Amino acid sequence: MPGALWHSGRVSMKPLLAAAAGQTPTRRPVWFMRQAGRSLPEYRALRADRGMLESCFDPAMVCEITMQPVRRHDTDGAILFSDIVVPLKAAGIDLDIVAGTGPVIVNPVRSATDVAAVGRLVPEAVGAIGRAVSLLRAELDPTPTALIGFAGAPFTLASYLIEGGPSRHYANTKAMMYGDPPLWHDLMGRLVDITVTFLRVQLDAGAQAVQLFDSWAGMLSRRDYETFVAPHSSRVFAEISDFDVPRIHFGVGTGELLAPMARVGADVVGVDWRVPLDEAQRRIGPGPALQGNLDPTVLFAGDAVIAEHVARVVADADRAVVAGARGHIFNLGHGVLPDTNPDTLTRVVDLVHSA
Ligand code: 1CP
Repeated sequence: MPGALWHSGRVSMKPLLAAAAGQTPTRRPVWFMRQAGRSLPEYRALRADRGMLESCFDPAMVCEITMQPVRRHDTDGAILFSDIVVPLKAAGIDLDIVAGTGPVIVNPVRSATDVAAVGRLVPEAVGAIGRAVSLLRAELDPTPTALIGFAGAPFTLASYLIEGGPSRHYANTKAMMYGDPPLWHDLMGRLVDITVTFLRVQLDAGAQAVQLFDSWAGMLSRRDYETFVAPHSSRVFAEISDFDVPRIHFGVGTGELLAPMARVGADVVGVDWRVPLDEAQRRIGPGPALQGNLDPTVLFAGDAVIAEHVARVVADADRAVVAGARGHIFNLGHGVLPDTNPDTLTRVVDLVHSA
């Protein structure tokens, strides 16, 4: 059975799982946030006449779109094609994902009545996502690539629900957080429940790692993060800890939050491009593996510059590992920008694998 080589037993662990567990990977693992969709012509062709949310609830589509970047670039991680608002939709919240904008919530959550209306997620409502995970495991088991499930963290989900869509200042979100802490914690508790259910469906179906995206947590001071967010993200990680899979925690602009984001229970901390990985390790202390952190805009600067920056990230990561990080998973500091040339991503994978 060809798959046996890549099971997490004695023989050879998938490189991403080995790096997360502090073992020596057979090659340095690399994947890219937002590698599925976005820059790939084969994705645009598949999605030409299908809505984003409709696609997310179609297991065969999810499987195919998830596999596209893996086939093209030979990445060590396959990030499940979905979106952070999928579990909110499945929990009955009226929303859409609008091309060129992102998630749009029909009735933004602002009052106690609005919060009380945020219901629970029943696992059956995301059964299609579980079925997609099973299909993907069957495709990926014979390969070195690990399947990564994900969810939005409660703070980032709350920011979309309260603002009604993408935001620059998060003024309404922070107004609820500072102005009515009991209401804030009520909403966050409900979002934890939804997130845990969504992640457990993916884990039950075979997700081999999970990433919690707290993309916008970097808008908060460390004190506010610890008071208003960390207890809830801790509960997410605690309530999936019975699964023996690496838990990755990522945010943008979170240089000041790296230690508390590690402390909520992360096995791997995702770092954006602002803090070099050896410095990130000093801020976090010994323990978690690190993921990151090439600036996504470097991919537009030409081959020589890209090679130089990849080598620098690798050197920073190696120093971090010597100083106590469990391992390194190469990634960008945030998602692939939509205009990125896919061939550039393939070259980065080759560079990382040969570094
Ligand atoms: O490869 C992959 O990662 C694809 C799967 C994926 C993931 C992990 C998608 C598909 N979305 C996400 C997560 C996601 N969605 C995050 C966390 C990651 C990050 O920080 O980038 C966030 C914040 C969202 C919200 C969202 N959904 C946005 C950002 C809007 C904003 O506030 O700036 C957007 C544009 C979307 C829509 C979306 N999600 C995914 C795709 C392919 C798209 C484009 C929709 C389309 O093609 O119509």
